[in-house]
Amino acid sequence: MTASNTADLFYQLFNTFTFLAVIVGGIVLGLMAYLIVRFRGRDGFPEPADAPTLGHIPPARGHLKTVAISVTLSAIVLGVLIFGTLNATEVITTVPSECRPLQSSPYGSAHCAYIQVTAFRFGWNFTYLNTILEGQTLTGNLTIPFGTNVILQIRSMDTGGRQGVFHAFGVDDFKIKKDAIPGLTNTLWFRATDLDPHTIRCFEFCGIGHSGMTGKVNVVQPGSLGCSSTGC
Ligand SMILES: [Cu+2]
Repeated sequence: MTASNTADLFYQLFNTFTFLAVIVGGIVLGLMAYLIVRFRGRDGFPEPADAPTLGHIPPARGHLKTVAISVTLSAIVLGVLIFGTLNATEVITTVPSECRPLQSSPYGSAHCAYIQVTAFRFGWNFTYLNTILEGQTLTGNLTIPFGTNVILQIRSMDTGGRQGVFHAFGVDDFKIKKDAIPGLTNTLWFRATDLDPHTIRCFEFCGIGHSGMTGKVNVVQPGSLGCSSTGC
């Protein structure tokens, strides 16, 4: 079982890539092996007239049908991978319609928790805009309700009179990552599907304290920390 709906999406895509890679690899290697054996050099069989020789461009053999088939199959494979990837990206960056617009407690937007993530040198602030821990800003660790859509609004903050720099907020186990850029707010959402703790990291080198920009995601049961049985 995966840690979130986004991890599910990632592994579906990963499995599709792997499946197609194995099929294509099998066909290519199989065909190569067949051709090597079938057309190997043998006594009594002279080189064909159009065999490549050093310093001469071989004549075109005009295998248009073979070219057409291989281009078509390649286009289909690449199309599946490209559109599958674009679709997955679209899903995690588009806030679900049941979560729009942001609504405050008491649980107007019943199953959606909005949290602002502010990256700074060198750490994370989490401001809970509704539902869980509403109105609070906590530094370091992120607390989210289990099974609830969590919408993250990610940005970067100026600190100590210095202009903000690029960071990237990411949680490996959830397979999510998004840049934190000064002057911009990037959005992504996910839903945790287990109660294990997970690690937050910064994925953009941002200065001397970059490696220390870690934190924990604590997944809690709805019913605790401001959630209720009617929603969180
Ligand atoms: Cu950073």
